[in-house]
Amino acid sequence: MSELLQAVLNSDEKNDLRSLMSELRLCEKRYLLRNDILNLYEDFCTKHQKNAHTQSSHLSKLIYYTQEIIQEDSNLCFIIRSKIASQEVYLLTSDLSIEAMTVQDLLDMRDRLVNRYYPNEGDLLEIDFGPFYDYSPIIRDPKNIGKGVEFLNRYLSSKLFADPKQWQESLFNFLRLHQYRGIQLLINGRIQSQQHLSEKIKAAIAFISNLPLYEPLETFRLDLQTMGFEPGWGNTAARVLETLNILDDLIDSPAPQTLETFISRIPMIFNIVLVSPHGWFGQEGVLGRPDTGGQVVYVLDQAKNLETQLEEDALLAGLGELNVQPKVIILSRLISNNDGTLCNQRLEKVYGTTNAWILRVPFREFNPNMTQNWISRFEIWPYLETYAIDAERELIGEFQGRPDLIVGNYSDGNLVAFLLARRMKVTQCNIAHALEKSKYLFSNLYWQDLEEKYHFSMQFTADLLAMNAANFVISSTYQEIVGTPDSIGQYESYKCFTMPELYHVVNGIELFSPKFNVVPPGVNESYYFPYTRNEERVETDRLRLEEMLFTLDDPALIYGKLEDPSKRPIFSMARLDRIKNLTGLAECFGKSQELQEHCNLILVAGKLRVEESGDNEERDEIIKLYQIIDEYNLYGKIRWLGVRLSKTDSGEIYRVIADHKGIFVQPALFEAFGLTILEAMITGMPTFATQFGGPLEIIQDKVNGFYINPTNLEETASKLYDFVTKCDSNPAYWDEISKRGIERVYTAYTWKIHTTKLLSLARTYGFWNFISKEKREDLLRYIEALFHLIYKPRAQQLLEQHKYR
Ligand code: UDP
Ligand code: LCN
Repeated sequence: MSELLQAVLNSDEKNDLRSLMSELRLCEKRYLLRNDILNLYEDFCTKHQKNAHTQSSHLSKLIYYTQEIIQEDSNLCFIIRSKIASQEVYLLTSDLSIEAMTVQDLLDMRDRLVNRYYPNEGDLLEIDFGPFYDYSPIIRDPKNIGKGVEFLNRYLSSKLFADPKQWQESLFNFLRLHQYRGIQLLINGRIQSQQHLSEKIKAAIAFISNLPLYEPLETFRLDLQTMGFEPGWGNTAARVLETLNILDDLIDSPAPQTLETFISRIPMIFNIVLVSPHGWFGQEGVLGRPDTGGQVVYVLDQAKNLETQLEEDALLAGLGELNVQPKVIILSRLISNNDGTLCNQRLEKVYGTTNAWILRVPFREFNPNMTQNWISRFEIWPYLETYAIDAERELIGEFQGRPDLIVGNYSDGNLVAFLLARRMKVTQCNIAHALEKSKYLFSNLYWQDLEEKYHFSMQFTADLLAMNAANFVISSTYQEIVGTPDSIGQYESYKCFTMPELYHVVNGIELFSPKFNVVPPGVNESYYFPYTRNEERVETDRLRLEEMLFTLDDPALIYGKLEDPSKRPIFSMARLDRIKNLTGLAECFGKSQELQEHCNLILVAGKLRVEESGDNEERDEIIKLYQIIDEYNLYGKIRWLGVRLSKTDSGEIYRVIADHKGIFVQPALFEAFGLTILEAMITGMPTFATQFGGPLEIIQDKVNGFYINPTNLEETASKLYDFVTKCDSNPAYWDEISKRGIERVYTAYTWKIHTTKLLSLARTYGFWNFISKEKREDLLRYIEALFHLIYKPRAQQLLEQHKYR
């Protein structure tokens, strides 16, 4: 029984609840989301002169934790989330009795609400992944969700303790496995058993202890070999000794930290695939196009940094003499009608790397009108299975074998990663970037109405399959997995939902599984660095961008002439998506005379004219921005740059704004992570970012940046104004926040941190797979069945439609 509901009913607040229920019944909406509930309750409290503060009463607390209320007849269904990652559902009848509802009851009720409930026609398919997680380790405390690998290391070391003999045997077998292009690594046939290994380790330790610390491996490699050890332990006597000592400790007294350190040193990853099929994927001229944003930036930077890290690891492991060449391939789509990009090129080297490539594989030509052109991410579902088959062949050719790790990006990339990993028997990692399900309100409940435009039935199915199939998932923030105390996470939204007339998901994902790990991205430090590092800045770029930002008169590219270019700039840069809400920022600026007196607003937003855009949302936003400028008479106070900046320019543009002691505002209605926030902060700009989504974890409010609520324009304007006036009277305050922002990025958001952690995860999950003999086959078979029975027929239908486009 819900403690919160019960507490209200047992107190004299029972009558308040009764009155609230009658107000709810007057409300037109049958389905109230948290914001509706809070607003309604606030009005209710004002009307009845009550305190709406969460802690003020049981009822306020209940309301605070209620995520949704559904009204049916005279009953109310309360969906209460009093703890992160768990929900309880209760039916409250008009006579105030309470009944717990099952997930099935809830999903049926939701179907009834949209008139899509047909009990006489038999049950709907129920998707339940719950039983497959019954035999795998599960995290208990929600605050440890997202720290999967730490949990797994603790779990594995306690297993090692519990049955040392069996586990040592597995460890021995694991160490025998590793090879690079047919060359044996770590141990050779001279070591034939676990017992033998223990003895040899001690002998090797004794031998190496007598060598000078910095003795290079080459000088004693043959001695090691005769003892049964091959390269892979280290590049110097000190490193080999350290690694062998760690293994020795691990065998005698396993501890989580020792296990992690040891596994992280095992040379088992040389070839990696990063899958990112949709959109334009390239190094020039692709950003800011539909479907091409931060994901491309992220994957390119990740590829470069993974290569560097793999090279460093291989050298440290002592594989220098073997001429090891790690390879990273970004697998994307080949688009023949390339529109000036290099997307029609099969292979493109990633700048600044020795062996990282973009490999583009075309979609099969079902209808050249479609498949030779860019296809929106919402439309590409029919092409992915055959794409995976073709890509497998190409990857094997490029790697001369299988890769060691496959990383998927976004729903489509993750599905392809699953198909490839399954066929090639390779570890699969998923990265969502953003999950569409929570981005669009009621996207599952009304999927049928939205299907023609968005095809969510395939996307959500693909998400379910890929996230369950993945060996591990990395997210950029904790809240991407399970949200915050008052909002549900993106993965959490897959836990239980209805797709009316298609299926019910009663348990879509185990949020407490150790597969989830928070590993945020970094920022490319060669483009984005503090504005104070003058020696690294190019003066001609600075001058050109300074002019472009403040004074250049070029109506083809820039709208607006500043009356007083010396005012403090408020700056933002994003695609003109509705959700990025640049128009909200313009409106906030428009509503505040005070801000306008002190500041100019400068926006970099890709396009200036409706005719230049092929995207409906973008066109709407362009029209809206002009309307706002006109309505609030922002002429002379705003500059709108309709340009797509190269990386070099975007780095420098932030710095030029910082030279002018400007501020960066990221006003998105929701932002999964927000790379521009890292970029602005590292260049030294005080940053104000949306409180909805990832920025909540990047920024520490009032310490190294500020949160804004972009739906509250007055409050946002006054936060900006307060800061600006404070800086006017005390310029050191700007410097202080600027410095702390820079520090924040360097300590928590670098690619070095990201790749070290990612590779350590890949090794640990690879080890875990091997050692635990985790029985995943039944889960994978279930996933395959869903793929064939639900996903494929729908994809086939869409393909038929595409044939006539
Ligand atoms: N960007 C750019 N030039 C532009 C607009 C954006 O280089 O004209 C880059 C920006 O610097 C950032 C990325 O595009 O690296 C946007 O990523 P973010 O995560 O902020 O948002 P997304 O577009 O992925 O939603
Ligand atoms: C997609 C988004 O929406 C952004 O919030 C992220 O920063 C970007 O991908 C990179 O992960």
